[in-house]
Amino acid sequence: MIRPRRGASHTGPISSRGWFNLEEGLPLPLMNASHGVSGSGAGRSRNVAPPNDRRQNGGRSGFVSVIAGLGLGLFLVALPVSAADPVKAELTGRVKSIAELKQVDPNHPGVVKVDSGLTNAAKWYQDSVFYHIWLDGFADSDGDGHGDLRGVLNHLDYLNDGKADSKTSLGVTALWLSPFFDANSTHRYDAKSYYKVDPRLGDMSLLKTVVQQAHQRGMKILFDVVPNHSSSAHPFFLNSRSATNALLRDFYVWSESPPQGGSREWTRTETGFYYAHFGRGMPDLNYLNPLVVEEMQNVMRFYFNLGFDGTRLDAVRYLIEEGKQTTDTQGTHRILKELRKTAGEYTGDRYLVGEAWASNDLMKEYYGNGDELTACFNFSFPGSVANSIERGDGDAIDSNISYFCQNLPRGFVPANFLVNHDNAGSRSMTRYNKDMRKIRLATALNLLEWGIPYVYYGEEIGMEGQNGRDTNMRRPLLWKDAEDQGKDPESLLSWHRNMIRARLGSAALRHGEYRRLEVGDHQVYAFLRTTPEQKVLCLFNLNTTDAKALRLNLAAEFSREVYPIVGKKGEGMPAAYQLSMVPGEVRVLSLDVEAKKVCDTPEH
Ligand SMILES: [Ca+2]
Ligand SMILES: [Ca+2]
Repeated sequence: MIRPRRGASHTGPISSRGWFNLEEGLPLPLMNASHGVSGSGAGRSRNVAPPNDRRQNGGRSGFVSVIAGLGLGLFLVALPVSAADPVKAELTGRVKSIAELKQVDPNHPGVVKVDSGLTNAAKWYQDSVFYHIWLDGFADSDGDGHGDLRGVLNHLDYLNDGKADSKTSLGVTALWLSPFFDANSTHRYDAKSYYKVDPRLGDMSLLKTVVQQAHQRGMKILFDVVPNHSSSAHPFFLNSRSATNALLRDFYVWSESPPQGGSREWTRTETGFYYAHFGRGMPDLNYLNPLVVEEMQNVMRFYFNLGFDGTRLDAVRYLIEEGKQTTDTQGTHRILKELRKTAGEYTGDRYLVGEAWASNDLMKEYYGNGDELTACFNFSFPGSVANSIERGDGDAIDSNISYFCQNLPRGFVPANFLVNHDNAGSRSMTRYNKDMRKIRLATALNLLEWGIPYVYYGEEIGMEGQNGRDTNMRRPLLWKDAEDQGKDPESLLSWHRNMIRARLGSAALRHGEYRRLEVGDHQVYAFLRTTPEQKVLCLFNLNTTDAKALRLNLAAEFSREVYPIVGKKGEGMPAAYQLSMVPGEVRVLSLDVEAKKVCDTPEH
């Protein structure tokens, strides 16, 4: 999820002072700083100070982080300290148990207990190829112009029909469904209930069928949730804003004082100001309230019990604000560790993949010591791939992969992708200006590299989409194109299918270690993927206009001949370690005499 740009509000008017006035939709008058945080109700709500409070308090008070054990586990509270403005640290705490939330959200199931009968293989995700389904765009079954769950069900065979060596399905082994919660938007990151499926998509029973049918075909499946916020139309929020002493007041982040000088993150209501990092329609939940954490764990158990194998967590950097720091706080990391524990309650792995859209250095912190997220999306991957392809030099992609090889906890890998529903980059067809050699290279790099590969829907058929507008990245999948390309062995769809089969057919390509190999020509990027039993060499001619003749000194790495998994038409094993590569060619060679050739290098 991308934070909206200042002044580019998609939710409503913004005042000249920069913050929202929910009641009138008009700029608010400047309020006197003396109205500050003092007052009877100030301590009831939570303690992210509007920016002006921090400035106004300045030297006389300031903010400190205080660890307050409230008998409910570790609990970080940032509270203003000032003799002039005594503020209580305790929460209102009117709701004592999440069982009581049924009173507020009629869809709430009460306390969800772990289904201990559910099992999963350990680290299954490291052997998977994921397909990212944007529900609104993937498949529309009823002709209303919007994708739906019946559409997903009808096209599961396209993704994986469950048959080994299928020549008709893509062969992915895991799905990520974009959010399906009842919501007002089409992205559905603004949940109105965590326990109701958006009626435009279907219902809970249909969702369960999708999960079962995916499993039957050998595919794992993830749900997608943004823990940071709900919709402002969620009954939790409606209750929270109804009064300063409302039942769920402390489920959200409130302040009685307005932000001086402006902050678009704060919105005024009749009962106070609430904090909404992603726009006023999506108020931040208060993760300093242990019941909010418990509730998100309850949501996770609910969907794990339904059969989901993991979850994709949106915008994980924003859970807890500490003073001026609104992202990547220690409090946020602590909450994610709590959510990971919930995944750990199940036998075998439930996978948590997070959107920590930040520098590599910040992102890697979300793995903790292997006790936080199981994986994070590699947001510098698409640019590194493009950089290498455009320059004809493997350094950028090697540097990206090597960074994570060296900096992630042992046994953990990043989640690689070329494009997603946000503005992480244009679709490959657009980014590489329809140059099929470059698009095939990018596809192969994504599907053969160290890491967990994700394919965004429509990429396999070369749909276009210009970075910069969400709608460009979320168009309906062109099913006629998919049908046509499915029959053509030289199509981009077939190339995807082949690269997926190559990866899944080799343990070394699935989860082997990575090592770059110098092959004497810098325009040919080469790496080895190895397990103790297997060794596979991947070669990419990043020069998309010139052929390359290589004399590989493989004797140090391979004691015998190598066998092609992806190679030249009619060719068995490369003779005398001499290879010629056509422009943009990809070759995959295995030491394993049993290696099956998956495909020939396509004719360009
Ligand atoms: Ca529909
Ligand atoms: Ca937050």
